[in-house]
Amino acid sequence: MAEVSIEICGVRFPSAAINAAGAKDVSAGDLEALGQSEAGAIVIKTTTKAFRSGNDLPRWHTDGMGSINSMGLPNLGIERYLELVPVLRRWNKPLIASVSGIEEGDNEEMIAAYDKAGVDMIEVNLSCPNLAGKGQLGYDLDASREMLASCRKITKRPMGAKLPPYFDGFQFERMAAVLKETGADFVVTINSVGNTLIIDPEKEEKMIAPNGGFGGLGGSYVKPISLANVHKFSQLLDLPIVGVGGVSSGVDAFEHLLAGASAVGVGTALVNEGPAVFTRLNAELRTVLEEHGYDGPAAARGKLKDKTGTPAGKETPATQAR
Ligand code: RRO
Repeated sequence: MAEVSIEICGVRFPSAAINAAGAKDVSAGDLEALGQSEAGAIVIKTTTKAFRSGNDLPRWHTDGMGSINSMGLPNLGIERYLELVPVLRRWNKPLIASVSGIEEGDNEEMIAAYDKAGVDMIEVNLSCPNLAGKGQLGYDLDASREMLASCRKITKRPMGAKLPPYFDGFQFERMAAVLKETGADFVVTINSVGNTLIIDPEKEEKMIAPNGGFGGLGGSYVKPISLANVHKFSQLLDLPIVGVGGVSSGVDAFEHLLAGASAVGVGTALVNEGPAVFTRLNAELRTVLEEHGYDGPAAARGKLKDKTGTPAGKETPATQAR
């Protein structure tokens, strides 16, 4: 029987499938439910210093292809999450903090506090697409470099960056250089694809209320984008990658592993199905790994093969039409 456990940054995960920060991980009840579930870790909602109730509702919409959100960083605030850390420890799975400070110095302060509280890994979220008046840090390379270098000084625990999707070769290369320079230990890619719009044609209106209807796209809509980001960063960096985007089946998780991910983050599918999604995903991942002759996620990592091409002009009847 193939296993689904993994080790990244010296931390053992009972499953390669974990929750993506932001998906059903805000309240103490959400976090307990993740502990109780077959999720490979408990990732705490991206945290700010103060409690935030987030954007106006409706701020989440899901359809057969995925989801759009403009949550606006609702979270309990660092003090409450620090209280929960020792309580959540009893689930014996990694605890991962995620931070996105509002003011200068907030991230450093929160990282110091989470470090002291004893979380296993820390994600610096450089890519929330839904904060009015704030761009995504991950699209500003100098600001990202400065932020990651400053955070690096605060903790020796495994620290990584949650990245926005990139679409251009130079962006991948430059961000990879920033991650190398600043000593990141892992990469989480992708955050939702920001500033997208879903329309309800019957009502002739936008699906979500905040930010003029614009929000971050997730789910199956974005899987090819997330696979490309995982694959590109795996070619450029020798770091573990948590692949996020479009994981709603064991086969989706397998594709992320082939592309170079060590673990996968589940967002839309977790919100739609609840934490029981991990039971299904683990069973499906075991099956697909076995079918392909791999004994676990690590064995499948990066095994993606290039497609053999035929020089143009020497087409076979089957390829001629394209
Ligand atoms: O809370 C949000 O609006 C949010 C965040 Br912090 C994030 O990183 N990604 C996202 O899609 N939504």
